[in-house]
Amino acid sequence: MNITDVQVFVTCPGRNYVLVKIITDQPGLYGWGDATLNGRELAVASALRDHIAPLLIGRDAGRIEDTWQFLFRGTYWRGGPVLMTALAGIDLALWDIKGKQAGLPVYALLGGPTRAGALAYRHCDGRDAAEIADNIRAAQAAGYTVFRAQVDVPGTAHFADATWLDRTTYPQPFETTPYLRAMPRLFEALRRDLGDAPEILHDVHERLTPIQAARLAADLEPYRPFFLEDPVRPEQATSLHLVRQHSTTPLAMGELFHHRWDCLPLITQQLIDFIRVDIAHIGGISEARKIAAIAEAYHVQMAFHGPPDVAPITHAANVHVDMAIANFGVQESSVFPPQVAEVFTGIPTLAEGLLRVSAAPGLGIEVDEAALARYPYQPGEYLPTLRRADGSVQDW
Ligand code: GCO
Ligand code: MG
Repeated sequence: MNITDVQVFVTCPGRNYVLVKIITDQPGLYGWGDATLNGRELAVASALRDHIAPLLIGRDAGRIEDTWQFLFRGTYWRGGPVLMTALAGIDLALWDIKGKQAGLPVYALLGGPTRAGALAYRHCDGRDAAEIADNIRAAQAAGYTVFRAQVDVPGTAHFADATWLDRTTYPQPFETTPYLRAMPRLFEALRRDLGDAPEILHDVHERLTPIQAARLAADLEPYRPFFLEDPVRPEQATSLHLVRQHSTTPLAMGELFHHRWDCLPLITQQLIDFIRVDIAHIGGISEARKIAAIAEAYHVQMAFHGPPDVAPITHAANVHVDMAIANFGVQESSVFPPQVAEVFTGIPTLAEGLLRVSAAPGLGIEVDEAALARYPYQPGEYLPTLRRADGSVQDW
């Protein structure tokens, strides 16, 4: 079963996605992968089209691990967001092919289901605590039990993730002092309003220094957050030692990591409780299951990144892995733009707070190429920049 073609599509059904289709010499046997890197889509598309696809023609599509090792180690240049996203696109498409060839869903190939579905969390951002509480109540009515709370910080501007889509707010101002005061107040208000039942987490988005992160983790502790996400920058991740010394607030990190070696110190030193790697940015399912196995040995749970800026193929891959591992923690869920449903079928479904994939062979996602062609790539979908009041750059 040899690879005859590797096709790359860049499409924008509301969000830009880079999709990979690997075609084999077996009639009708092909696989779909996702290689989307938000704001750097064309760099990945070029890496795939110009450099990686030509290496794959004629190779055995069944040799997933060998192809992974060949592209990661055998071609010398490895790591980084562009190459690891490109590798993920290939890896996902090969697992899709493997499942279709076997007539089995990928979770069955990975060892079979360990649970009924993947516990999902929902973004419930808002301008203030009252709006977030209303959003959480609405999500509870839809069956969710875990929620992410982001709030605008008075005196600085928008912190709630959704507001970044409003381009008029570029660049956004941010100051840590009002933020550090606002977050415990938010959690206090949410607990007062909603009680103990909802599991609530917060994404710091790498904005704090270690001592600030320690302060916040300690201040939030009485309100029992589900986890505090990305409290510090990924470049200084072992500074989480400092945060650990000051609180028992569970910590999560990993969406900016690219492979198991980025994760290793945090897992083996038990500096985090959840690892949040993005399957589309770490070279795919092959790497994800290795990270999960390492994490399992250290009581770290998996919480794969699941934002709307990666395609539904990655969301399906998330759930297939979630379904098959022992140390699954929680799965970030996203609401896609409505046009996405025209292009993709088989997107994971949500009921009673659990994400599920079907038992269809492979990853279970089909892509409508005619629909995809109606939504050409939209340039300039960049992330915003944060600046301090004095004009200096702040991590977004
Ligand atoms: C999350 C993330 C995202 C990222 C985005 C960057 O936890 O979902 O932090 O919102 O900002 O994926 O492209
Ligand atoms: Mg995040």
